[in-house]
Parts: sequence; C-alpha cells; structure tokens
Amino acid sequence: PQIYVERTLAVIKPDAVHHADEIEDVITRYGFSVLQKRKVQLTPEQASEFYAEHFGKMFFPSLITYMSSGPVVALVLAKDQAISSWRELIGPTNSLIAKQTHPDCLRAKYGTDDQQNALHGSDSFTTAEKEIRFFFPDSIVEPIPIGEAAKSYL
Ligand code: DGI
Repeated sequence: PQIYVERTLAVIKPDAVHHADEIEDVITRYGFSVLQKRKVQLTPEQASEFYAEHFGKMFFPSLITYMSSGPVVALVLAKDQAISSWRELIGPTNSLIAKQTHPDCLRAKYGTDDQQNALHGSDSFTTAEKEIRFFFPDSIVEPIPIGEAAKSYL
C-alpha cells in the first residue's frame, strides 16, 4: 500500500503577513514541507465562504472585515501528522489566552486577541482538503506518496 504524507492548509492572516518570511522559517524548521504557496487578497465574499461555518455568529462581520483587510498568505504544508502538528504550533484561538498559556506558540508571538490571531490551521482531514481546494482550485490535489514527497520536497 502507498503511504501518503498528511497535508494541511496554513493561512498567514493580514495582521501577520509582514512577518511571513520569519513564520515560513519556523514552518520549515519544524519539518513541514511547503508544497504550495500563494499570496491573495480575499474579497469579503471569499472570506465569508472560507468562514461560512461561523455565519450568523456575533463576531462574523468583524471577522470578514479583518480577513479581507489585506493580503493573506496561504500555504499547503506536508508532514507526518501535519494537521495536528500545525494546530499545536499555532496554539489556542485567542492570542491573549495563548500569551498566558502557550507563550512559545505562533499565535502568542504574532497575534493580538481573539480575532487578530495571525494564523489559521485546518482542524480535520476533511476541512484540510476543502480548504486546500479553496485556495488552490487549479492545482493537482492528488495526495503525494511519501517517497515522492521525500524526493521533491524534503
Ligand atoms: O480554528 P480556529 O481559528 O482556532 O477557531 P474558530 O474556527 O473557532 O474561529 C475562526 C476564527 O474566528 C478565529 O481564528 C478568530 C475568529 N473568532 C473565533 N472566536 C471569536 C473570533 N473572533 C472574535 N472577535 N470573537 C470570538 O469569540
């Protein structure tokens, strides 16, 4: 049987894009391969689609304003256990809490509060595949066999 490298979608949000190079250094230092990368300015409509699960919540309008306030950098990351590893590296959703409880995580370092939290990470396999397709609709979304990934990216 083929063994595939797990992939996840990372997004460097508008408030942290000026730290993108530094954040990408951390990403590679932690052993993630960057398979794809794209800098995009989301329209409010696109931001609403990306965060559709939060539609109707009190913070939805301000979340959409924030996510479409400037360019974001979307990255497809590959690594063993990429989804949970990346979530662990970015830390808790609320950067204010992250600063208290996980001072070394990326949201503690680059984020500000419960909304401006600098980074996104997919929370499950299904979400990851959907979010990768959202940012990279034209790309080949075939999983990458581990041997190939090792040859091309590691
Ligand atoms: O998967 P996460 O990004 O960690 O968290 P989530 O899916 O619950 O929320 C998505 C984004 O929405 C989160 O990164 C920041 C924003 N958000 C979540 N909860 C709140 C919030 N924004 C505000 N203003 N207030 C909240 O309570």
